[in-house]
Amino acid sequence: MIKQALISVSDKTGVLDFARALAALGVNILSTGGTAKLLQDNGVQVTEVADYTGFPEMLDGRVKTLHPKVHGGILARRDLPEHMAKLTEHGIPTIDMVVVNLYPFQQTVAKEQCSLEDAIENIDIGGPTMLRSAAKNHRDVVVVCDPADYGRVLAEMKGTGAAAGDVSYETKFELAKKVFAHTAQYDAAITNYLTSLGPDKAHATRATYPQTFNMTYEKVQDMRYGENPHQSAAFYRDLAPAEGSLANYKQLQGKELSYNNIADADAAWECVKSLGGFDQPAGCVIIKHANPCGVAIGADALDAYSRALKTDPTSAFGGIIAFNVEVDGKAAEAIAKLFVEVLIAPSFTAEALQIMSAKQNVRVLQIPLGNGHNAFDLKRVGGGLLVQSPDVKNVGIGELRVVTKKQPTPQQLQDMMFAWRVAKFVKSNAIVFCGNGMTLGVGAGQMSRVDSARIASIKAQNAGLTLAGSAVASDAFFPFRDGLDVVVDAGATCVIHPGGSMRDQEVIDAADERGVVMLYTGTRHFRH
Ligand code: 93A
Repeated sequence: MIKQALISVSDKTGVLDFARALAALGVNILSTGGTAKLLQDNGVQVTEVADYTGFPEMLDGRVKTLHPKVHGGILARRDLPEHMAKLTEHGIPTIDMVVVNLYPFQQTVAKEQCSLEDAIENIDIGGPTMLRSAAKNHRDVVVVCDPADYGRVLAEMKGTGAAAGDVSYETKFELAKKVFAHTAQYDAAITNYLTSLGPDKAHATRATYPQTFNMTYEKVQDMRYGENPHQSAAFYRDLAPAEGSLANYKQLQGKELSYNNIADADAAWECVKSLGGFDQPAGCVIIKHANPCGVAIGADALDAYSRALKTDPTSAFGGIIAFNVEVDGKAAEAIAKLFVEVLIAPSFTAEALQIMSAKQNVRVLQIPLGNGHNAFDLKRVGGGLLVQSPDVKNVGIGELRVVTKKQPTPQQLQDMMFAWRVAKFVKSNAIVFCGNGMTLGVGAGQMSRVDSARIASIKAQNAGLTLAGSAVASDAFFPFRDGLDVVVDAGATCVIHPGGSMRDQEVIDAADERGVVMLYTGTRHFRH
Protein backbone atom coordinates (compact mmCIF):
# COMPACT_ATOMS: atom_id res chain seq x y z
CA MET A 1 0.00 0.00 0.00
CA ILE A 2 1.48 3.34 -1.04
CA LYS A 3 1.01 5.82 1.76
CA GLN A 4 3.75 8.34 1.13
CA ALA A 5 5.46 9.52 -2.10
CA LEU A 6 8.37 11.88 -2.64
CA ILE A 7 8.13 13.94 -5.83
CA SER A 8 11.13 15.95 -7.06
CA VAL A 9 11.27 16.62 -10.78
CA SER A 10 13.09 18.94 -13.17
CA ASP A 11 10.93 17.99 -16.14
CA LYS A 12 7.52 18.90 -14.78
CA THR A 13 5.58 17.31 -17.67
CA GLY A 14 2.45 15.58 -16.38
CA VAL A 15 3.49 15.85 -12.74
CA LEU A 16 0.56 18.00 -11.65
CA ASP A 17 -2.07 15.54 -12.86
CA PHE A 18 -0.08 12.66 -11.45
CA ALA A 19 0.27 14.31 -8.02
CA ARG A 20 -3.44 15.22 -7.98
CA ALA A 21 -4.37 11.63 -8.72
CA LEU A 22 -2.02 10.34 -6.00
CA ALA A 23 -3.48 12.80 -3.49
CA ALA A 24 -6.98 11.67 -4.47
CA LEU A 25 -5.90 8.09 -3.67
CA GLY A 26 -4.94 9.27 -0.19
CA VAL A 27 -1.17 9.36 -0.75
CA ASN A 28 0.78 11.82 1.38
CA ILE A 29 3.13 13.88 -0.82
CA LEU A 30 6.59 15.16 0.04
CA SER A 31 8.29 17.48 -2.41
CA THR A 32 11.28 19.75 -3.07
CA GLY A 33 11.35 23.54 -3.67
CA GLY A 34 10.29 24.12 -7.26
CA THR A 35 8.15 21.01 -7.53
CA ALA A 36 6.44 21.73 -4.19
CA LYS A 37 5.67 25.30 -5.29
CA LEU A 38 4.10 24.15 -8.57
CA LEU A 39 1.93 21.60 -6.78
CA GLN A 40 0.89 23.97 -3.98
CA ASP A 41 0.11 26.79 -6.41
CA ASN A 42 -2.25 24.38 -8.12
CA GLY A 43 -4.01 23.30 -4.98
CA VAL A 44 -2.25 20.01 -4.26
CA GLN A 45 -1.42 19.56 -0.61
CA VAL A 46 2.27 18.76 -0.10
CA THR A 47 4.85 18.81 2.67
CA GLU A 48 8.16 20.42 1.74
CA VAL A 49 11.12 18.11 2.29
CA ALA A 50 12.82 20.90 4.23
CA ASP A 51 9.93 20.95 6.74
CA TYR A 52 9.89 17.17 6.80
CA THR A 53 13.58 16.75 7.64
CA GLY A 54 13.86 19.90 9.72
CA PHE A 55 16.81 20.93 7.58
CA PRO A 56 16.58 23.79 5.08
CA GLU A 57 17.63 23.26 1.48
CA MET A 58 21.19 24.55 1.49
CA LEU A 59 24.29 25.29 -0.60
CA ASP A 60 22.21 26.67 -3.48
CA GLY A 61 20.09 23.52 -3.54
CA ARG A 62 23.06 21.15 -3.68
CA VAL A 63 21.73 19.58 -0.48
CA LYS A 64 17.97 19.14 -0.56
CA THR A 65 17.07 15.54 -0.04
CA LEU A 66 20.35 14.01 1.14
CA HIS A 67 19.07 13.21 4.63
CA PRO A 68 18.58 10.02 6.71
CA LYS A 69 14.90 10.82 7.10
CA VAL A 70 14.58 10.61 3.32
CA HIS A 71 16.95 7.74 2.60
CA GLY A 72 16.05 5.75 5.75
CA GLY A 73 12.41 5.98 4.70
CA ILE A 74 13.23 4.68 1.23
CA LEU A 75 15.86 2.06 2.00
CA ALA A 76 14.44 0.29 5.08
CA ARG A 77 13.53 -3.33 4.40
CA ARG A 78 9.92 -3.72 5.37
CA ASP A 79 10.41 -7.44 6.01
CA LEU A 80 13.13 -6.95 8.64
CA PRO A 81 11.82 -6.08 12.11
CA GLU A 82 15.21 -4.54 13.00
CA HIS A 83 14.96 -2.11 10.11
CA MET A 84 11.43 -1.12 10.99
CA ALA A 85 12.36 -0.73 14.66
CA LYS A 86 15.16 1.66 13.67
CA LEU A 87 12.72 3.80 11.72
CA THR A 88 10.41 3.97 14.74
CA GLU A 89 13.32 4.77 17.04
CA HIS A 90 14.30 7.75 14.86
CA GLY A 91 10.77 8.81 13.98
CA ILE A 92 11.20 8.09 10.26
CA PRO A 93 8.06 7.17 8.26
CA THR A 94 8.46 4.97 5.17
CA ILE A 95 8.52 6.50 1.70
CA ASP A 96 6.78 4.05 -0.63
CA MET A 97 7.12 5.85 -3.93
CA VAL A 98 9.88 8.03 -5.41
CA VAL A 99 9.09 10.20 -8.44
CA VAL A 100 12.27 11.88 -9.66
CA ASN A 101 13.69 13.09 -12.92
CA LEU A 102 17.11 14.61 -13.06
CA TYR A 103 18.72 17.99 -13.71
CA PRO A 104 18.91 18.30 -17.51
CA PHE A 105 22.65 17.66 -17.84
CA GLN A 106 22.56 16.46 -21.47
CA GLN A 107 20.46 19.42 -22.62
CA THR A 108 22.75 21.83 -20.75
CA VAL A 109 25.99 20.61 -22.31
CA ALA A 110 24.38 20.41 -25.77
CA LYS A 111 24.22 24.22 -25.73
CA GLU A 112 27.04 25.87 -27.66
CA GLN A 113 27.88 28.36 -24.90
CA CYS A 114 27.76 25.95 -21.97
CA SER A 115 30.51 26.71 -19.43
CA LEU A 116 32.15 24.06 -17.29
CA GLU A 117 30.54 25.73 -14.27
CA ASP A 118 27.06 25.46 -15.81
CA ALA A 119 27.70 21.84 -16.63
CA ILE A 120 28.85 21.05 -13.11
CA GLU A 121 25.87 22.74 -11.49
CA ASN A 122 23.67 20.54 -13.65
CA ILE A 123 25.14 17.32 -12.34
CA ASP A 124 22.34 15.96 -10.19
CA ILE A 125 23.48 14.24 -7.00
CA GLY A 126 20.41 14.01 -4.80
CA GLY A 127 18.12 12.85 -7.61
CA PRO A 128 20.14 9.80 -8.73
CA THR A 129 20.73 8.96 -5.07
CA MET A 130 16.99 8.77 -4.40
CA LEU A 131 16.38 6.90 -7.63
CA ARG A 132 19.05 4.35 -6.82
CA SER A 133 17.87 3.96 -3.22
CA ALA A 134 14.32 3.32 -4.38
CA ALA A 135 15.42 1.03 -7.23
CA LYS A 136 17.56 -1.01 -4.84
CA ASN A 137 14.56 -1.39 -2.54
CA HIS A 138 12.12 -1.92 -5.41
CA ARG A 139 10.42 -4.81 -3.66
CA ASP A 140 8.84 -2.27 -1.35
CA VAL A 141 9.21 1.02 -3.21
CA VAL A 142 7.82 2.19 -6.55
CA VAL A 143 10.32 4.30 -8.48
CA VAL A 144 9.31 6.47 -11.43
CA CYS A 145 11.99 8.31 -13.42
CA ASP A 146 10.03 8.84 -16.64
CA PRO A 147 6.79 10.86 -16.96
CA ALA A 148 5.71 8.30 -19.59
CA ASP A 149 5.19 5.81 -16.73
CA TYR A 150 2.79 7.96 -14.66
CA GLY A 151 -0.24 6.53 -16.47
CA ARG A 152 0.61 2.86 -15.98
CA VAL A 153 1.43 3.35 -12.30
CA LEU A 154 -1.87 5.12 -11.67
CA ALA A 155 -3.84 2.54 -13.62
CA GLU A 156 -2.47 -0.22 -11.38
CA MET A 157 -3.07 1.73 -8.19
CA LYS A 158 -6.66 2.43 -9.20
CA GLY A 159 -7.26 -1.25 -10.00
CA THR A 160 -9.56 -3.27 -7.82
CA GLY A 161 -7.43 -6.44 -7.61
CA ALA A 162 -5.17 -7.61 -4.79
CA ALA A 163 -2.78 -4.77 -5.56
CA ALA A 164 -5.37 -1.99 -5.19
CA GLY A 165 -3.59 1.14 -3.99
CA ASP A 166 -0.29 -0.51 -4.85
CA VAL A 167 1.76 -1.52 -7.88
CA SER A 168 2.57 -5.10 -8.86
CA TYR A 169 5.99 -6.59 -8.20
CA GLU A 170 6.53 -7.07 -11.95
CA THR A 171 6.01 -3.37 -12.63
CA LYS A 172 8.18 -2.34 -9.67
CA PHE A 173 10.96 -4.56 -11.03
CA GLU A 174 10.61 -3.08 -14.55
CA LEU A 175 10.70 0.46 -13.18
CA ALA A 176 13.80 -0.32 -11.11
CA LYS A 177 15.64 -1.73 -14.13
CA LYS A 178 14.74 1.41 -16.03
CA VAL A 179 16.24 3.53 -13.26
CA PHE A 180 19.62 1.80 -13.31
CA ALA A 181 19.79 2.10 -17.10
CA HIS A 182 18.84 5.76 -16.78
CA THR A 183 21.38 6.68 -14.11
CA ALA A 184 24.08 4.72 -16.00
CA GLN A 185 23.34 6.76 -19.12
CA TYR A 186 23.33 9.94 -17.09
CA ASP A 187 26.77 9.15 -15.67
CA ALA A 188 27.98 8.17 -19.15
CA ALA A 189 26.88 11.58 -20.45
CA ILE A 190 28.84 13.29 -17.67
CA THR A 191 31.93 11.19 -18.41
CA ASN A 192 31.64 11.85 -22.13
CA TYR A 193 31.35 15.58 -21.61
CA LEU A 194 34.28 15.81 -19.18
CA THR A 195 36.38 13.62 -21.49
CA SER A 196 35.64 15.90 -24.41
CA LEU A 197 37.11 19.00 -22.75
CA GLY A 198 40.34 20.37 -24.17
CA PRO A 199 43.32 21.44 -22.06
CA ASP A 200 41.67 24.80 -21.23
CA LYS A 201 38.67 22.85 -19.83
CA ALA A 202 36.43 25.47 -21.40
CA HIS A 203 35.82 23.90 -24.77
CA ALA A 204 35.08 20.47 -26.08
CA THR A 205 37.78 19.32 -28.49
CA ARG A 206 36.99 18.17 -32.01
CA ALA A 207 37.75 14.47 -31.94
CA THR A 208 37.34 12.91 -28.56
CA TYR A 209 35.91 9.54 -27.93
CA PRO A 210 33.43 8.62 -25.23
CA GLN A 211 34.81 6.09 -22.81
CA THR A 212 31.50 4.56 -21.85
CA PHE A 213 30.05 3.40 -25.16
CA ASN A 214 28.05 0.55 -23.75
CA MET A 215 25.90 2.81 -21.65
CA THR A 216 24.80 5.16 -24.37
CA TYR A 217 22.82 2.63 -26.42
CA GLU A 218 19.37 1.14 -26.04
CA LYS A 219 18.43 -2.30 -27.23
CA VAL A 220 16.04 -2.36 -30.17
CA GLN A 221 15.74 -6.10 -30.62
CA ASP A 222 17.24 -9.47 -29.94
CA MET A 223 17.88 -11.36 -33.13
CA ARG A 224 17.25 -14.98 -33.92
CA TYR A 225 20.98 -15.26 -34.54
CA GLY A 226 24.05 -13.29 -35.56
CA GLU A 227 26.16 -13.37 -38.69
CA ASN A 228 25.84 -17.18 -38.50
CA PRO A 229 23.14 -19.33 -36.90
CA HIS A 230 25.38 -20.47 -34.03
CA GLN A 231 26.00 -16.85 -32.95
CA SER A 232 23.56 -14.87 -30.79
CA ALA A 233 22.97 -11.20 -31.54
CA ALA A 234 21.04 -8.04 -30.77
CA PHE A 235 20.63 -4.60 -32.32
CA TYR A 236 21.30 -1.51 -30.23
CA ARG A 237 20.47 2.04 -31.20
CA ASP A 238 22.17 5.28 -30.14
CA LEU A 239 19.99 7.10 -27.64
CA ALA A 240 19.84 9.95 -30.15
CA PRO A 241 20.64 8.49 -33.61
CA ALA A 242 22.13 10.98 -36.07
CA GLU A 243 19.66 12.53 -38.49
CA GLY A 244 19.23 10.39 -41.61
CA SER A 245 20.86 7.32 -40.10
CA LEU A 246 19.67 3.75 -40.52
CA ALA A 247 18.57 3.40 -36.90
CA ASN A 248 15.72 5.85 -37.61
CA TYR A 249 14.07 3.23 -39.78
CA LYS A 250 10.39 2.41 -39.68
CA GLN A 251 9.61 -1.10 -40.92
CA LEU A 252 6.48 -1.00 -43.05
CA GLN A 253 6.24 -4.71 -43.79
CA GLY A 254 8.12 -7.98 -43.94
CA LYS A 255 9.89 -10.48 -41.74
CA GLU A 256 12.03 -9.50 -38.77
CA LEU A 257 15.36 -7.92 -39.74
CA SER A 258 18.36 -10.17 -39.29
CA TYR A 259 21.90 -9.25 -38.28
CA ASN A 260 23.15 -9.41 -41.88
CA ASN A 261 20.09 -7.49 -43.11
CA ILE A 262 20.88 -4.58 -40.81
CA ALA A 263 24.58 -4.57 -41.68
CA ASP A 264 23.83 -4.61 -45.43
CA ALA A 265 20.95 -2.15 -45.13
CA ASP A 266 23.35 0.28 -43.50
CA ALA A 267 25.89 -0.13 -46.31
CA ALA A 268 23.14 0.43 -48.91
CA TRP A 269 21.67 3.42 -47.14
CA GLU A 270 25.01 5.17 -46.52
CA CYS A 271 25.98 4.69 -50.17
CA VAL A 272 22.68 5.86 -51.66
CA LYS A 273 22.64 8.94 -49.42
CA SER A 274 25.93 10.01 -50.99
CA LEU A 275 24.53 10.06 -54.54
CA GLY A 276 23.14 13.60 -54.40
CA GLY A 277 24.62 16.44 -56.43
CA PHE A 278 24.88 14.63 -59.79
CA ASP A 279 23.01 15.57 -62.95
CA GLN A 280 20.32 12.93 -62.35
CA PRO A 281 17.86 13.22 -59.46
CA ALA A 282 17.37 9.58 -58.46
CA GLY A 283 19.93 7.16 -57.00
CA CYS A 284 19.74 3.40 -56.42
CA VAL A 285 22.17 1.01 -54.72
CA ILE A 286 22.01 -2.78 -54.63
CA ILE A 287 24.12 -4.42 -51.92
CA LYS A 288 25.26 -8.00 -51.47
CA HIS A 289 27.49 -9.06 -48.59
CA ALA A 290 28.25 -5.45 -47.66
CA ASN A 291 29.46 -4.50 -51.16
CA PRO A 292 27.59 -2.63 -53.88
CA CYS A 293 26.87 -4.95 -56.81
CA GLY A 294 25.07 -2.18 -58.71
CA VAL A 295 24.85 1.59 -58.26
CA ALA A 296 23.21 4.05 -60.62
CA ILE A 297 21.65 7.47 -60.91
CA GLY A 298 18.69 8.05 -63.20
CA ALA A 299 15.74 10.20 -64.15
CA ASP A 300 13.51 8.48 -61.58
CA ALA A 301 13.50 5.49 -59.22
CA LEU A 302 12.71 2.98 -61.98
CA ASP A 303 15.42 4.33 -64.27
CA ALA A 304 18.04 4.27 -61.50
CA TYR A 305 17.01 0.76 -60.44
CA SER A 306 17.02 -0.70 -63.98
CA ARG A 307 20.50 0.66 -64.58
CA ALA A 308 21.84 -0.46 -61.16
CA LEU A 309 20.49 -3.95 -61.79
CA LYS A 310 22.32 -4.21 -65.12
CA THR A 311 25.75 -4.13 -63.45
CA ASP A 312 25.38 -7.56 -61.90
CA PRO A 313 21.90 -9.10 -62.10
CA THR A 314 23.20 -12.46 -60.83
CA SER A 315 24.56 -11.05 -57.58
CA ALA A 316 21.52 -8.79 -57.10
CA PHE A 317 19.43 -11.90 -56.33
CA GLY A 318 18.63 -11.75 -52.60
CA GLY A 319 20.11 -8.27 -52.37
CA ILE A 320 19.32 -5.17 -50.40
CA ILE A 321 18.08 -2.23 -52.45
CA ALA A 322 18.10 1.40 -51.36
CA PHE A 323 16.83 4.58 -53.03
CA ASN A 324 17.38 8.23 -52.21
CA VAL A 325 14.00 9.18 -53.72
CA GLU A 326 10.42 8.04 -53.31
CA VAL A 327 9.65 4.60 -54.70
CA ASP A 328 6.58 4.71 -56.95
CA GLY A 329 4.41 2.01 -58.49
CA LYS A 330 6.52 1.60 -61.62
CA ALA A 331 9.72 1.04 -59.64
CA ALA A 332 7.96 -1.29 -57.17
CA GLU A 333 6.61 -3.41 -60.03
CA ALA A 334 10.13 -3.90 -61.39
CA ILE A 335 11.60 -4.63 -57.94
CA ALA A 336 8.85 -7.17 -57.19
CA LYS A 337 10.17 -9.33 -60.03
CA LEU A 338 13.46 -9.85 -58.17
CA PHE A 339 14.03 -11.81 -54.95
CA VAL A 340 14.85 -8.97 -52.54
CA GLU A 341 15.70 -9.17 -48.84
CA VAL A 342 15.26 -5.50 -47.88
CA LEU A 343 13.93 -2.45 -49.72
CA ILE A 344 14.75 1.01 -48.35
CA ALA A 345 13.61 4.49 -49.35
CA PRO A 346 12.76 7.83 -47.75
CA SER A 347 9.14 7.29 -48.87
CA PHE A 348 6.83 5.05 -50.89
CA THR A 349 3.69 5.87 -52.82
CA ALA A 350 0.51 4.05 -51.79
CA GLU A 351 0.65 2.15 -55.08
CA ALA A 352 4.23 1.01 -54.41
CA LEU A 353 3.26 -0.28 -50.95
CA GLN A 354 0.25 -2.04 -52.44
CA ILE A 355 2.53 -3.84 -54.93
CA MET A 356 5.09 -4.75 -52.26
CA SER A 357 2.37 -6.09 -49.96
CA ALA A 358 2.02 -9.06 -52.31
CA LYS A 359 5.63 -9.89 -51.36
CA GLN A 360 5.24 -10.15 -47.60
CA ASN A 361 8.74 -11.53 -47.06
CA VAL A 362 10.38 -8.35 -48.31
CA ARG A 363 11.31 -6.12 -45.43
CA VAL A 364 10.36 -2.59 -46.43
CA LEU A 365 12.08 0.19 -44.48
CA GLN A 366 11.29 3.87 -44.56
CA ILE A 367 14.11 6.15 -43.40
CA PRO A 368 14.03 9.95 -43.49
CA LEU A 369 16.94 11.42 -45.46
CA GLY A 370 19.35 13.59 -43.51
CA ASN A 371 22.95 14.73 -43.39
CA GLY A 372 23.88 13.51 -39.93
CA HIS A 373 26.54 10.92 -39.32
CA ASN A 374 27.84 8.88 -36.41
CA ALA A 375 30.25 10.65 -34.10
CA PHE A 376 32.63 7.70 -34.31
CA ASP A 377 33.17 4.30 -35.90
CA LEU A 378 33.94 1.29 -33.76
CA LYS A 379 35.68 -1.94 -34.53
CA ARG A 380 36.11 -4.64 -31.95
CA VAL A 381 39.48 -6.37 -31.80
CA GLY A 382 40.64 -9.10 -29.42
CA GLY A 383 40.62 -7.48 -25.99
CA GLY A 384 40.11 -3.95 -27.28
CA LEU A 385 38.29 -1.46 -29.41
CA LEU A 386 39.40 0.65 -32.36
CA VAL A 387 37.71 4.05 -32.49
CA GLN A 388 37.88 6.52 -35.33
CA SER A 389 35.93 9.40 -36.79
CA PRO A 390 33.74 8.23 -39.69
CA ASP A 391 34.88 8.56 -43.33
CA VAL A 392 32.58 11.42 -44.25
CA LYS A 393 34.88 13.20 -46.68
CA ASN A 394 33.49 13.83 -50.15
CA VAL A 395 36.12 15.19 -52.51
CA GLY A 396 34.90 18.22 -54.47
CA ILE A 397 35.75 18.81 -58.15
CA GLY A 398 37.99 21.71 -57.09
CA GLU A 399 40.25 19.35 -55.12
CA LEU A 400 41.00 17.10 -58.10
CA ARG A 401 44.36 17.32 -59.88
CA VAL A 402 44.89 16.22 -63.47
CA VAL A 403 48.31 14.56 -63.64
CA THR A 404 48.37 13.38 -67.26
CA LYS A 405 48.92 15.27 -70.51
CA LYS A 406 45.37 14.48 -71.50
CA GLN A 407 42.63 16.57 -69.86
CA PRO A 408 39.23 15.08 -68.98
CA THR A 409 36.08 15.89 -70.96
CA PRO A 410 33.11 17.10 -68.87
CA GLN A 411 31.49 13.66 -69.29
CA GLN A 412 34.66 11.89 -68.11
CA LEU A 413 34.83 14.21 -65.12
CA GLN A 414 31.22 13.34 -64.17
CA ASP A 415 31.88 9.63 -64.60
CA MET A 416 35.04 9.74 -62.51
CA MET A 417 33.30 11.70 -59.74
CA PHE A 418 30.53 9.10 -59.72
CA ALA A 419 33.00 6.20 -59.71
CA TRP A 420 34.95 7.82 -56.88
CA ARG A 421 31.76 8.30 -54.82
CA VAL A 422 30.92 4.59 -55.23
CA ALA A 423 34.47 3.33 -54.56
CA LYS A 424 34.26 4.71 -51.03
CA PHE A 425 31.57 2.12 -50.25
CA VAL A 426 33.38 -0.86 -51.77
CA LYS A 427 35.61 -3.02 -49.57
CA SER A 428 39.32 -2.60 -50.26
CA ASN A 429 40.98 -3.20 -52.59
CA ALA A 430 38.25 -1.47 -54.59
CA ILE A 431 38.19 -1.01 -58.35
CA VAL A 432 35.02 0.45 -59.85
CA PHE A 433 34.30 0.85 -63.56
CA CYS A 434 31.54 3.37 -64.37
CA GLY A 435 29.97 5.09 -67.36
CA ASN A 436 27.01 7.42 -67.79
CA GLY A 437 26.05 7.40 -64.12
CA MET A 438 26.10 3.66 -63.52
CA THR A 439 28.55 1.06 -62.32
CA LEU A 440 29.78 -1.29 -65.06
CA GLY A 441 32.03 -3.58 -63.03
CA VAL A 442 32.90 -3.70 -59.32
CA GLY A 443 35.99 -5.47 -57.98
CA ALA A 444 35.84 -5.70 -54.18
CA GLY A 445 37.72 -7.02 -51.21
CA GLN A 446 40.73 -8.54 -52.95
CA MET A 447 44.15 -8.72 -51.37
CA SER A 448 45.75 -7.33 -54.55
CA ARG A 449 44.59 -4.30 -56.48
CA VAL A 450 45.41 -5.88 -59.79
CA ASP A 451 43.13 -8.83 -58.95
CA SER A 452 40.31 -6.42 -58.08
CA ALA A 453 40.85 -4.78 -61.49
CA ARG A 454 40.72 -8.15 -63.25
CA ILE A 455 37.59 -9.24 -61.37
CA ALA A 456 35.81 -5.95 -62.12
CA SER A 457 36.42 -6.32 -65.83
CA ILE A 458 35.44 -10.01 -65.85
CA LYS A 459 32.19 -9.15 -64.07
CA ALA A 460 31.40 -6.46 -66.64
CA GLN A 461 32.00 -8.99 -69.42
CA ASN A 462 29.77 -11.53 -67.68
CA ALA A 463 26.99 -8.95 -67.50
CA GLY A 464 27.44 -8.20 -71.20
CA LEU A 465 28.53 -4.62 -70.52
CA THR A 466 31.20 -2.89 -72.57
CA LEU A 467 33.96 -1.05 -70.79
CA ALA A 468 35.06 0.93 -73.85
CA GLY A 469 35.30 4.59 -72.84
CA SER A 470 34.62 3.83 -69.15
CA ALA A 471 35.92 5.64 -66.07
CA VAL A 472 37.68 3.79 -63.25
CA ALA A 473 38.08 4.64 -59.58
CA SER A 474 40.59 2.98 -57.29
CA ASP A 475 40.12 3.54 -53.52
CA ALA A 476 43.89 3.81 -52.99
CA PHE A 477 46.85 4.54 -55.27
CA PHE A 478 48.17 2.14 -57.91
CA PRO A 479 51.44 0.86 -56.45
CA PHE A 480 52.63 -0.29 -59.90
CA ARG A 481 51.52 0.25 -63.47
CA ASP A 482 50.10 -3.32 -63.72
CA GLY A 483 46.68 -2.39 -62.28
CA LEU A 484 46.43 0.58 -64.61
CA ASP A 485 47.31 -1.60 -67.61
CA VAL A 486 44.54 -4.06 -66.69
CA VAL A 487 41.84 -1.36 -66.60
CA VAL A 488 43.07 0.36 -69.78
CA ASP A 489 43.24 -3.02 -71.57
CA ALA A 490 39.61 -3.52 -70.52
CA GLY A 491 38.61 -0.22 -72.18
CA ALA A 492 38.90 2.53 -69.51
CA THR A 493 39.90 5.95 -70.82
CA CYS A 494 40.10 7.81 -67.50
CA VAL A 495 41.17 6.85 -64.00
CA ILE A 496 40.75 8.50 -60.61
CA HIS A 497 42.71 7.56 -57.49
CA PRO A 498 44.40 9.25 -54.54
CA GLY A 499 47.99 9.22 -55.85
CA GLY A 500 50.85 9.27 -53.41
CA SER A 501 52.77 6.11 -54.32
CA MET A 502 56.58 5.92 -54.46
CA ARG A 503 56.16 4.99 -58.11
CA ASP A 504 53.62 7.73 -58.97
CA GLN A 505 55.78 8.90 -61.86
CA GLU A 506 55.99 5.41 -63.36
CA VAL A 507 52.17 5.14 -63.22
CA ILE A 508 51.65 8.64 -64.69
CA ASP A 509 54.09 7.83 -67.52
CA ALA A 510 52.14 4.63 -68.19
CA ALA A 511 48.88 6.63 -68.36
CA ASP A 512 50.46 9.08 -70.83
CA GLU A 513 51.86 6.19 -72.84
CA ARG A 514 48.39 4.60 -73.00
CA GLY A 515 46.79 7.95 -73.84
CA VAL A 516 44.35 8.05 -70.89
CA VAL A 517 43.37 10.74 -68.38
CA MET A 518 44.42 10.39 -64.76
CA LEU A 519 43.15 12.39 -61.79
CA TYR A 520 44.41 12.52 -58.21
CA THR A 521 42.01 13.04 -55.33
CA GLY A 522 44.62 13.36 -52.60
CA THR A 523 42.18 11.40 -50.39
CA ARG A 524 42.08 7.67 -49.79
CA HIS A 525 38.98 5.61 -48.97
CA PHE A 526 40.14 2.33 -47.48
CA ARG A 527 37.22 0.29 -46.17
CA HIS A 528 37.96 -2.98 -44.42
O1 93A B 1 21.41 19.50 -6.15
S1 93A B 1 21.02 18.13 -5.94
O2 93A B 1 21.94 17.19 -6.43
N1 93A B 1 20.84 17.82 -4.38
C1 93A B 1 19.77 17.26 -3.83
O3 93A B 1 19.78 16.95 -2.62
C2 93A B 1 18.59 17.02 -4.65
N2 93A B 1 17.41 16.50 -4.35
C3 93A B 1 16.64 16.51 -5.47
N3 93A B 1 19.61 17.92 -6.67
C4 93A B 1 18.57 17.37 -6.02
N4 93A B 1 17.34 17.05 -6.50
C5 93A B 1 16.88 17.32 -7.87
O4 93A B 1 16.17 18.53 -7.86
C6 93A B 1 15.93 16.33 -8.44
O5 93A B 1 16.58 15.25 -9.08
C7 93A B 1 15.13 17.16 -9.43
O6 93A B 1 15.68 17.08 -10.74
C8 93A B 1 15.27 18.59 -8.94
C9 93A B 1 13.93 19.13 -8.52
O7 93A B 1 14.10 20.37 -7.91
P1 93A B 1 12.86 21.34 -7.67
O8 93A B 1 11.77 20.51 -7.08
O9 93A B 1 13.37 22.39 -6.74
O10 93A B 1 12.49 21.90 -9.03
